[in-house]
Amino acid sequence: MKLYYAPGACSLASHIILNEINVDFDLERVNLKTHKTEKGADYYAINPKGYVPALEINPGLILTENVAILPFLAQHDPKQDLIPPSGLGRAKVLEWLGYLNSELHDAYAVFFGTSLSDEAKEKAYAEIDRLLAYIEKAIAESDNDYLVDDNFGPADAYLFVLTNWSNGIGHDLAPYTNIIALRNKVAERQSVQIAMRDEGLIP
Ligand SMILES: N[C@@H](CCC(=O)N[C@@H](CS)C(=O)NCC(=O)O)C(=O)O
Repeated sequence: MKLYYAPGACSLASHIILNEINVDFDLERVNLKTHKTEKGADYYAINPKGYVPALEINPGLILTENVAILPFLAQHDPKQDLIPPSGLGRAKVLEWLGYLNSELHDAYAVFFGTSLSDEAKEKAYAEIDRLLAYIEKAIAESDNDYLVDDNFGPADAYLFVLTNWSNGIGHDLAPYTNIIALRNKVAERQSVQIAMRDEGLIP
């Protein structure tokens, strides 16, 4: 398998899950401004949508969209801990991925590729805060160690990556103590440390 990624982008969640499962994989960095890969390929020819992540499963067979790639990768976990194979547990993972992808990811994405007025920034921070408040409360009211049950999974990886962006956009994550505690747990995982190092995000 090969992951097309950009350092620190949402593709980092797929990179983390790839490190969690027992498969060989390659990485190819994409320049999201030029839409060229590090090998000089035209990224639109690989993924006509132009964005990352894209997962090449076999030569010429490409899967896109976080909500498709993350469960697909997670189900390769030999221990079946990353995502329940079926039933309500699996639906709960998809429920989180849907919320993170269509709500929180979009709220952060407002900041990318454009410069916002102070008024627009405040509005965008307020939307991120509204969405994070839901997650904060859900964690506070749950006895689980992670977003779904007591096992780390793709929703935790995705939340970790999205909330990494707060720093870069000047958003204050400090009030979200439960989210921060979850982030700290996720950050300690070897899969996360290796992915961040391989993407040049940490030394
Ligand atoms: N719906 C897509 C969105 C992916 C996405 O927004 N990727 C961003 C990086 S986090 C990107 O590549 N942006 C550059 C672009 O859209 O040209 C998914 O969930 O996979």
